[in-house]
Amino acid sequence: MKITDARVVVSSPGRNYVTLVIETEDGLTGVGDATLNGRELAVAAYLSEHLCPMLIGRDARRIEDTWQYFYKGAYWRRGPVAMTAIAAIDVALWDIKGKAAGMPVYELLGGAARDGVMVYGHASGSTLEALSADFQAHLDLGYKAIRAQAAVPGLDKTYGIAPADNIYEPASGNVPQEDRWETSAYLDFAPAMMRHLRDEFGYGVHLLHDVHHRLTPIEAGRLGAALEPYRPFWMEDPTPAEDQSAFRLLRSHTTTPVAVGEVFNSIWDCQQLITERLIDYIRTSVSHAGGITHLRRIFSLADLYGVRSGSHGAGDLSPVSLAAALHVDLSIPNFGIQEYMGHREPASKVFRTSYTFADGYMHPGDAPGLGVEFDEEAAAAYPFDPKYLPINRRLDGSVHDW
Ligand code: GCO
Ligand code: MG
Repeated sequence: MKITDARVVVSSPGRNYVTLVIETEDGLTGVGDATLNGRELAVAAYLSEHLCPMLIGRDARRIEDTWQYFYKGAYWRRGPVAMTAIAAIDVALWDIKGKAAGMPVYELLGGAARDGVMVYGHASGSTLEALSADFQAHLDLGYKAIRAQAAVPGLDKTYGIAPADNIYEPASGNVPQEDRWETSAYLDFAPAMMRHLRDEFGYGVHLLHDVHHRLTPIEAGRLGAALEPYRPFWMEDPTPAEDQSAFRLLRSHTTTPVAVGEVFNSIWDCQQLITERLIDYIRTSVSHAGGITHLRRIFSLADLYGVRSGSHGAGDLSPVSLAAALHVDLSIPNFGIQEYMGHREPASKVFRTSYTFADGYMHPGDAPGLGVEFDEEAAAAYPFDPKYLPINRRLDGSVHDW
């Protein structure tokens, strides 16, 4: 089953997405997501200038061999650009394999290990009252798990606050917007926000919160301890996780579960956190951590240590990524939860999906392959629109983690 074409489509239906399309001599087409927020064209060039030409003539059935060929064959290993490119190829090849077999990808991964995939939605607000209204709206939609973020009083912009009528989108402008941050204001506010939600909605819903890499280990320990009475499902990305032994300090101060991994791109980034049991959920995504092949390897390692999956699923991961994640989630033994943020329109005009949401659970559907049809003609109507993630500065002007 020779690959006859591999091309990259950069489009912006609601936001920028980089989509890889692979075709085989038997007329099968597979799609992969190669979107890396704010660095889209770097992955597009990595693919179209270097990897796509090498794909022509390769056997589309040899997924593992192709993964190893591009990972080991580059000599230069890992990194978000290379791993996102390899992920897109890997996912497109799984899509083709499913279509060739006439089966949804999850069947090829061992079949369904559960009936549905519990997802968490995002509730946010620029006041606690607005947060409550959004939280209630998510409960009304059937969500069993909800992430909560609210604007921190005294700071003009806070991560994670969506406009009332649309999905959160942090990338904006052709130079990065600058936000202001003050840790002490946040540390006072976050426990009060969680208390507010538990007082109003009780303990019958899973409550999540994203710290977005902003604390030092000891600050994170303090926050985790302060959140314990509100029993969060997890505290996400409490500190910048390139410093992994720092999690030992955080762990010694709190039993609040910890989730990390959306910026990781290989099993090597996860190894210490998993094997030392420093986290409870590993949040690597299919598109940024080497595709279905590599993500399953990460989750298998995690399973040995009682760590569950909790894949990143923000709107900057395209519907192709979400579908691929759902196939993995449905089939692995140690699934934890899946992020589901949805996609800004007109994404559904370009990506026609067969996944479903009902009562807090998603299912990838039973179409052969991933179950996503990518409409290249429709995509052409939405040209690339350069946008960047914000930069964070402390009140004294110094750059902080965003
Ligand atoms: C999340 C993430 C995102 C990221 C975004 C960056 O938990 O969903 O933190 O909101 O900020 O994916 O591109
Ligand atoms: Mg996050």
